[in-house]
Amino acid sequence: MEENTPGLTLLGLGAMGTALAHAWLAAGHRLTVWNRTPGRAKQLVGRGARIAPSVAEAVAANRLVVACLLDDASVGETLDGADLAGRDVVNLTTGTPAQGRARAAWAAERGARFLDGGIMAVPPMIGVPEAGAFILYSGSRDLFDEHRDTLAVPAHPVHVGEDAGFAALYDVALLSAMTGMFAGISHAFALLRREEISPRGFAPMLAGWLTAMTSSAYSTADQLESGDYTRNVTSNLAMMVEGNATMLRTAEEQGVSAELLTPFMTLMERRLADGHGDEDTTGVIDLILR
Ligand code: FVH
Repeated sequence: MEENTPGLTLLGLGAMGTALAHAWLAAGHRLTVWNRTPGRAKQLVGRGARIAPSVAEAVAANRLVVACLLDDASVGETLDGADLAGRDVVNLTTGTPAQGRARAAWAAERGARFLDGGIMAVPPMIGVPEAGAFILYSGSRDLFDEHRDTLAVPAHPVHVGEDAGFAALYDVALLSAMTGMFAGISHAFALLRREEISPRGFAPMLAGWLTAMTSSAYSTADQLESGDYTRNVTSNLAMMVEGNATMLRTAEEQGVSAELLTPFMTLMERRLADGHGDEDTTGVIDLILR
């Protein structure tokens, strides 16, 4: 263990907490851990972790206190009785933007600096720089800068703003985009399912196609920022809505429900009916803003 590597406390040793613990221990950090079910901590003792018998002792052990628990309620339950004055609390528990902001105010009332975090990784990607994982942080920039080297150990740290709700907001935006992609992948495989077509054989083509299409994020961003939704349109909405009919008919021919596609297609049709056939799909964003 390196003498000048800062110590930290980690609360929560679930699948993700355990991966974080291994990464910090492997990097030579002095790590104090606490978990509600104490048995889960034992495997880390041989790796050099110190088990704190209570949350209060875990929090007292180090200035930097990281929580990676199930949800926001479990963070409140765990830390409610602890003395957080002078601590730097980093919450890597997934939550909503409002929960992040409320937790920041809650930490400030207790005399702690606070960062909310969103882990863009699954446990095997933690501590593996080439895996492409990153962790979003928002809240105290000073805390982030002071502990940056420690925070960089599990995955590349990205500070997205002083507003403590932003890490959760970016996290959920990215997860929402991923969910739409999963829906599309599911529908594509369903279309082929009853044919003599190998899913393994199709997968590289599907992945390549999706990768090629991701540049649409940049053109959507450009249209939103310019306010001109007709700018650099390559496939216009009128043409795409025509294509939707072919997609729906093919789904019917293949005996596949179109329920994963129709919500988005319905919005595209509404935007077209409003007279925006020369745009692409950016105008759908305006339709779903409440
Ligand atoms: N695992 C993943 O793939 C994702 C990737 C993206 C980010 N998430 C978020 O990370 C948080 C922790 O996730 P996890 O995978 O470690 O979750 P579990 O394995 O289910 O472990 C949960 C830990 O929380 C403890 N816990 C639950 N309720 C309470 C409570 N009321 N008081 C104190 N601790 C609590 C639980 O303790 P125990 O069951 O072992 O006693 C675990 O330590 C999460 O926000 C993900 O969304 C992971």
